[in-house]
Amino acid sequence: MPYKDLRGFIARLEKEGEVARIKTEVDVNYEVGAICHKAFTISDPEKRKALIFEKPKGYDMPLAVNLLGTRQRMCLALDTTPERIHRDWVERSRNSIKPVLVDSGPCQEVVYTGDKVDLTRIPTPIWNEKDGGPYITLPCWITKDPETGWRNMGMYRAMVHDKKNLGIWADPHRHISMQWRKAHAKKEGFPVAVVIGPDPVVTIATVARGGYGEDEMALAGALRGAPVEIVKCKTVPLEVPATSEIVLEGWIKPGTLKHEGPYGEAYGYYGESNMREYLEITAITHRKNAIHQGCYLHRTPNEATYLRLPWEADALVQYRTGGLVAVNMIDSVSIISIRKGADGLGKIAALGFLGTPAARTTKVVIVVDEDVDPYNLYDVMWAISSRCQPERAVEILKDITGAGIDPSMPEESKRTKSALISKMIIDATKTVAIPFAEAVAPKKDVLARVEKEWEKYGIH
Ligand SMILES: Cc1cc2nc3c(=O)[nH]c(=O)nc-3n(C[C@H](O)[C@H](O)[C@H](O)COP(=O)(O)O)c2cc1C
Ligand SMILES: [Mn+2]
Repeated sequence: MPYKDLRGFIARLEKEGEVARIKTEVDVNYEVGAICHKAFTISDPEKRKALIFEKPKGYDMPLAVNLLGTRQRMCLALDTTPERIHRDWVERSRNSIKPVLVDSGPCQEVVYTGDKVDLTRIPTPIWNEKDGGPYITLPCWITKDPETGWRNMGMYRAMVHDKKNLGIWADPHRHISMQWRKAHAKKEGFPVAVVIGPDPVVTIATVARGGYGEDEMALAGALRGAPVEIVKCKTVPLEVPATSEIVLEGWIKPGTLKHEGPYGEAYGYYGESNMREYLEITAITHRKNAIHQGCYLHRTPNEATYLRLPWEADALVQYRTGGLVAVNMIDSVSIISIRKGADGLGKIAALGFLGTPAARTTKVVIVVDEDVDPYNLYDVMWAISSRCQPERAVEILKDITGAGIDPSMPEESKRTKSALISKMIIDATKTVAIPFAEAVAPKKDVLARVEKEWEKYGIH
């Protein structure tokens, strides 16, 4: 079992030299966002540090950002390596492990209810210039189906309207939206618990798109190899991970909306603001010395890009066409590598991949051979440059559902909220039947000798 709580994960990150602590006072309004922007604008995204702001001005709670903002740190959270991460995910997620209820947990060491409830005591940044307000950016929303009791966890950005009200924007097909529609159809309030800063595996499992009826908390248990311990909430009939840093409890009432947005979304653009549902908070509970956890979104790649790793693993599970080796999803562009046995299989693989629920938001799929590393973008450009002719390699597919937050979507699709876009396949694999040019390589035995005697050349 990798970690008991977020603190255990932060301690590990510190040991690995992955954390920068900002000890000077910082303003959560715009300054934190500007610092994140500057710190993350470097050419190698893997070198971006996790940032812990120790002194948000006017608060006695630190703020941690970008803890899961590299592939390497996602691997540390899941106790695996970049080479094994997908295989481990697929193997571990086969046997879900249900959470266990415990009597008490540190997430309720401090409890505020009634008049004491005040969301503005949490250091929540206004991240970018045009954001409509402060945003809690890594909230894990825990809810249950009003009819079946099935628990769902999902991540939906949360705007702090004021002391007691928290806005949500969730796509209509998100599980939480389906559940609250059922409650609201019966004119009933819908209870919600929003968890901030659980064990990082819980945060990652929250982003996974389990099927309708699947409990992402049981997936978290499977991924960490031990059940998540949960405690009963104080004012809603729900349970939350016992070691979470902060828990917000409340109700989404039928027929009540507030103005939400705009917000700098995951693709690095401000989305539309609109009248949307919100949570009326009935309790805030937290650990002693609680840590607030968030992410800063800007142009790709950002922490959300890496957090969507579960979708890559899901695509590997859902794909049934054969020969798929590895998947790299970068927002709406996916690069897949395949073991190609015959001509034509490049495009079949692309179609099989696009047909998986996990790749629903993929707009461009680039298919490469097994000898090309889909995570090395220069390698991918090499394949496109040298292995394909656009006339034969490119297919455009029209009127398919894409990502709702894609700002280039046709106006009609935006207006109708259908998210209909076009998609492109680039088959950058070599021909099989017609022998393809051979890639250069040194003489094998000489290379082996050079590698063995590397030190003597003095190249460091
Ligand atoms: C950082 C981050 C923020 C997200 N914000 C939203 C959001 O505001 N609204 C939304 O509908 N989906 C959002 N998503 C995508 C959902 O979290 C994701 O699809 C989730 O798995 C949905 O769970 P569900 O299938 O149980 O509804 C976000 C994802 C990430 C990684
Ligand atoms: Mn779900």
